[in-house]
Amino acid sequence: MDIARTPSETGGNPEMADAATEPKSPAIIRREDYQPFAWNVPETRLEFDLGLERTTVRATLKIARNPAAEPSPTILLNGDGLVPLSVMVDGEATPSWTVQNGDMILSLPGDAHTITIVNEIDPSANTQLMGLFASNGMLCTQCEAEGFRRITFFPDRPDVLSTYSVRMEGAKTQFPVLLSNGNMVETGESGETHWAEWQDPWPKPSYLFALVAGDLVANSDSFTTASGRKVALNIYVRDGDLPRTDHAMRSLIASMKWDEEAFGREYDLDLFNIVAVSDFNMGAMENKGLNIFNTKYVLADAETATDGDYDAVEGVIGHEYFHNWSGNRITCQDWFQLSLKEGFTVLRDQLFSEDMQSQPVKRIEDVRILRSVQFPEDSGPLAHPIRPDSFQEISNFYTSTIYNKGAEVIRMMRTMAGPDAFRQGTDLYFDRHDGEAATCEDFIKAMEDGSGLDLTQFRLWYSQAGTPKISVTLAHEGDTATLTLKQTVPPTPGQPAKYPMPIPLKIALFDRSSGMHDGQQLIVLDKEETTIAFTGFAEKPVLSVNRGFSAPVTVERDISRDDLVFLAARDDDPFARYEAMQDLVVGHLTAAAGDAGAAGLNDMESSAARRDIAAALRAILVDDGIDDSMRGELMMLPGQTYLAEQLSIADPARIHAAREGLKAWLGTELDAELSALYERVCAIPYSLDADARGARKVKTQALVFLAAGNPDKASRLAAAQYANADNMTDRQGALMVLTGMDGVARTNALIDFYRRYEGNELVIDKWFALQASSLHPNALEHVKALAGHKDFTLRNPNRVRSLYMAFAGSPHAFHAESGEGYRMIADLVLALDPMNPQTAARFVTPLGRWRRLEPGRAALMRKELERIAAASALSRDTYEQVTRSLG
Ligand code: 0A1
Ligand code: ZN
Repeated sequence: MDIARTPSETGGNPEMADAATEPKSPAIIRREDYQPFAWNVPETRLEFDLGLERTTVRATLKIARNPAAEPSPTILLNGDGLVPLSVMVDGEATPSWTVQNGDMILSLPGDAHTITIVNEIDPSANTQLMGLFASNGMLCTQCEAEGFRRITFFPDRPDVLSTYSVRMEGAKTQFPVLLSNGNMVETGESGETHWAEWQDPWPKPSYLFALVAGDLVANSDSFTTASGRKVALNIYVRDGDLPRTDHAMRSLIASMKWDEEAFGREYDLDLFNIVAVSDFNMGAMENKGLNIFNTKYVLADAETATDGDYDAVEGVIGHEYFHNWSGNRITCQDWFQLSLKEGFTVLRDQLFSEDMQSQPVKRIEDVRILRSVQFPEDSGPLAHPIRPDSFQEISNFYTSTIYNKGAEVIRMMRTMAGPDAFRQGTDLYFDRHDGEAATCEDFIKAMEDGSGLDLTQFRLWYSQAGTPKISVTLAHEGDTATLTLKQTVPPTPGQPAKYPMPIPLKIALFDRSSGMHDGQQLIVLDKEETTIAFTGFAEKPVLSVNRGFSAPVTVERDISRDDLVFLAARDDDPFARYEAMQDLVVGHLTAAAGDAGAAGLNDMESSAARRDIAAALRAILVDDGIDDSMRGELMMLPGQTYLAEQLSIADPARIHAAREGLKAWLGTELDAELSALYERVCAIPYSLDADARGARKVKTQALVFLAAGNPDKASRLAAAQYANADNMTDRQGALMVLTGMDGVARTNALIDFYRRYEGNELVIDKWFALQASSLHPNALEHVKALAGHKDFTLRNPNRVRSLYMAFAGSPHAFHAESGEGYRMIADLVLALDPMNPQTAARFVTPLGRWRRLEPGRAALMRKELERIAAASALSRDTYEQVTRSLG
């Protein structure tokens, strides 16, 4: 590799001390400032001389002026912490460059040039895990969103598409496998080293570049596309992990087939590679032809993965694969359009999983995630529209709003258009924008043109943040039922006033005596208020609303407990049935833990509500008409965060006490039914069939209630379930229950679990997480001790999350009255920030809820945010999240 001269010799003027000189308040990037890039980069050539401590990169860029952009005498090549060793233009060393804030600015006289830049990087020192980094002796990359600039100087923005050819060379023994995007076109060796030449024929933005070099083995298979192209498939893992890759391979093949059938999308290369790495900030990454995955979303077998883990693998494999069209073939013009690829791809992976498993159960699971993560985000200090208007650090915008609300917004289009017209919209979108860097507006327009929908007002869903609240009342007089729907969209940071949005609500009116309805209707509420009359009801009907969760809104319905009991038992829409059960419980628990205080809840009311809940739950436990998987969903009590969301000011201790109190009471009250159910499902042997999976879900749910009601009995049952488990779902379920209790059974099970799985990183993550999120009264002390455990390290994001994210979501320990839980999270943020700012910044979110907490805890939480804000040299990531959270 030709390393020409040092920067001083070339006359360049690199300013390398960026980190130290970066201003305290980073620049705000605004969507409205978007300008096309002044240059096209039709071809990119990258040559890597690989080493864990030193990798040399030689980049050759063919560039030409972009006729569609403002002409510029310079080109701006983004860089982050790079030192150029040589800069050449058209084969000659040039002095006409400087480095400012990490970026290179190069003066260029002509209309087309070839730029060659050489630099070196130290992957082993890359603790941020962005750019090229070392993980367990292998090298791999993560470039989305702005990691490519940590590898080489380049216009690191998604609207600059280039074809890449890559040559990589390294030690044969250390890096026997050399991978990049596209197809391998040549390999060779000389002495101790070997090299590979890769070419990707599809133009792509830099964030989709990937490289992997390491000692890996592959599970290989193939898929033949609808048009007859045979695609080689490989899932690369570390040697011992190969037996745990079959489910990932099955999921990949199923995804490829499904995308052809459901969206008419075929794969477009002869090779599709997946590599699993254990040090990764996120779940996985859709690099063209070379997806890189967190091991968590690849490895699964019965002994080490729960049914939930299996589903997550299937969903994430699908998600990354679907990006090949929604993200790669059509990418984003700028990062403000992130939801264009992410919202759409999440919807695609959700629909895929719905088709692979049970549609209603998957829908309930997705809504649960939306409500427990996205709704709090949308009502807190970090609320933003699915197409944000500004940011400081783009990594902070890989949020549940962009992903999950983004998916809901596109799902609403599908609900309004119907599946066939929706498909015409997506066909047109793929057709019209293939090969482009597109915008959300492009998607909406293609959907309008293809499906026939008028989305003029619907565009507000892209620009307004906040979860709309719908108040629903049903009056009855004579033979007419009158439905009144009102919407309000709450104020969010920077958006004090909102316009009414179109909200598609599926409803049905049940006849009380027959328990039937005349068909479901779709009402689109597009005004602040609307009234609709329905005739032919001699008796007031029972209203089922937002069926299937047709809109991502909160519904405040004026409905009696009797009607909720009716719907919980009889609604033919499974989601609505689940919702009625949830509402029954939410009504009771928010009254018990709510603003008005315990005094607000009259005792008679309270016990009547409990009896109603017990009756509804009893019916669910014994109903032969529902499968166990659905039963498991219906048995789940609303989570702590969701309950807190329903209150204007929340006291976590009171919510916890009310929820645990109800659980214990139900466990006692329904002991006979729960025990019978538990016994029945315990007899069903392990398999991955839907029935057996449903049985396992119900098993742990039943155990949870029994444990609350009768701890001694449940401890015996859980210890037996643990000891007899032949799969991780049962073993983890039992251990979770035991971990929440005191006693020798707990200690024994935790010791056994650790010994059994010592060295298996993903399973030891579970061991940390179960203890950190447990109901045990000393959970906080346990977390403190675990932070000093020999297996704990801040270097691995999975391990950090397994201890501290689990803790921050724990029902009581995080919210200890002393404020110690908040202090521990703030300490973590401060310790992790210099090492891995992207992951550190994610831990600021749990501290941002202070405004909605009772005054004592609110002050303690705020104090910790202020302590973080006062630290010197915060990363841009953490700085942005902390200032927004305090603001
Ligand atoms: N596009 C990926 C998400 C992703 C984003 C940033 C990353 O950097 C650490 C990694 C992955 C997806 O949606 O799966
Ligand atoms: Zn994605």
